[in-house]
Amino acid sequence: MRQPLTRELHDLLERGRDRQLRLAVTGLSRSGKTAFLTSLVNQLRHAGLEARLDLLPAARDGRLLGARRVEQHDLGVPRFPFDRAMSALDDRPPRWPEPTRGISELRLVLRYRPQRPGLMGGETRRLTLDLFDYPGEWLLDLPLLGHDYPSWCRSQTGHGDAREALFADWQREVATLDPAREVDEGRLAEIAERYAEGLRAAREAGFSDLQPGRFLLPGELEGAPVLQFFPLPGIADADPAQLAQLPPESLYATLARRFRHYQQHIVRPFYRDHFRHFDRQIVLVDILGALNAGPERFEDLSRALGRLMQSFDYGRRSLLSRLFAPRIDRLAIAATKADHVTPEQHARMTGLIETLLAEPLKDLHFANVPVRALSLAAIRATEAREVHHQGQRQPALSGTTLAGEEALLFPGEVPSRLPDADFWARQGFTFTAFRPLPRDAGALPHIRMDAALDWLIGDKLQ
Ligand SMILES: Nc1nc2c(ncn2[C@@H]2O[C@H](COP(=O)(O)OP(=O)(O)OP(=O)(O)O)[C@@H](O)[C@H]2O)c(=O)[nH]1
Ligand SMILES: [Mg+2]
Repeated sequence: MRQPLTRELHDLLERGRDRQLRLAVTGLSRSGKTAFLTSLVNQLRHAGLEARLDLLPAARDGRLLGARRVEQHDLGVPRFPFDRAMSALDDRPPRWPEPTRGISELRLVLRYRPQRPGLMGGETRRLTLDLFDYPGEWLLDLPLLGHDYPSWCRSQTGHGDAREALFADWQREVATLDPAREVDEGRLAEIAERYAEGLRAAREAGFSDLQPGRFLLPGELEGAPVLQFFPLPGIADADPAQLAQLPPESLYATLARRFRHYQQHIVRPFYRDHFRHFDRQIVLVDILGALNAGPERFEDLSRALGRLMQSFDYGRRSLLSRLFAPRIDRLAIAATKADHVTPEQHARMTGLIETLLAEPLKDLHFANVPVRALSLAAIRATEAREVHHQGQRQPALSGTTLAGEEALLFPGEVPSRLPDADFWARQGFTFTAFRPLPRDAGALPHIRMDAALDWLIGDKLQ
């Protein structure tokens, strides 16, 4: 058996030879990460066989010979449940894979023939691709790392009225607290639970900008004091120096201590272990879901994404940093679930995601990180059709709804810029959730997974 050190050294050397890539699939909860990863593995395993990957030249030219799952880098982390996801999709009727409840990893080895083979010909090469999956809820804890407790409290105010209303119970109770008084542990736990209830209700109602993420999916931390804190809205105007003087047993000092503990012991290790060492990234955004949910949710998603993108450190990698602390050198932003709209709307989806991420895109441009925006469907659930209406041809979609009904519909137009009051007034868009299409054998039907793969790994398969 290989020793851990040797494995690490091997990884470093592979990385140095550019034969290894770690790809971060980033996206808020329900944005389509697990579907993307499942489809990615499925497509690469069927490359050169049934997979339709015309936009990935190595596959189109028959040079990509396929992919195998091998033992992953960190043996202490569960393996990405690819087989479970595939059996859900292969069920009759097909089901979507379950929401993710913990972290998992996957290592794929791709075999390909280089474009210019060596003198001997017949040469094949390998590219190792490291992937990982996690609950989207945890991702919004990354921006939380940039705060101290008072600034975090300030950042958690000023959400719209509809969202605030979901926190009414918590707000009533927190308003009665005096930050300087000695803490009452039992009461603190109760109020923290009210806060967690507010977050859960906000998630249910379609909001995205929800911190702390572990309150939504605590896992093994359920009931631990580190998850018993909340922001104190009342301290927004207080003098930080005075707050810092409050005794350690005061409510303020206790909450601030728990916040720091959460940062140091929960968020930082997750970030350090899984996000620091990646070379490439794809940011997935369920823009259609947000459009369907209305202006306040759309605005909330935009704020959450802005905060998230700020917390990634984008920059060019040097040789040294490549060996020891690789940094991202290429990024894709993708509007997911493109099969929810008719094909002529896809370019608008791309336009919309570019507008939504305009600010972070400027930073990336400045940092000289190449970015590509696209729209895709990792696992297609509809077929594009045409219907004849009043003598005209109209685009339409056919699919099977989650309730099992056959549907033929035109979901509406996607705005290519940020939606204005007019769009919301018309309620221009209806989102129907469909069952995944059954696959006969082999590869999952998709839209532009090959374009995404080409951008993310194509240059390594030359
Ligand atoms: N039509 C369609 N629906 C999709 C597609 N990808 C994801 N979905 C839908 O979106 C839901 C969420 O997708 P997931 O891949 O589980 O999302 P996730 O980002 O892994 O979510 P968490 O694990 O909760 O963070 C799925 O259950 C599907 O209903 C797609 O390509 N097409
Ligand atoms: Mg998932």
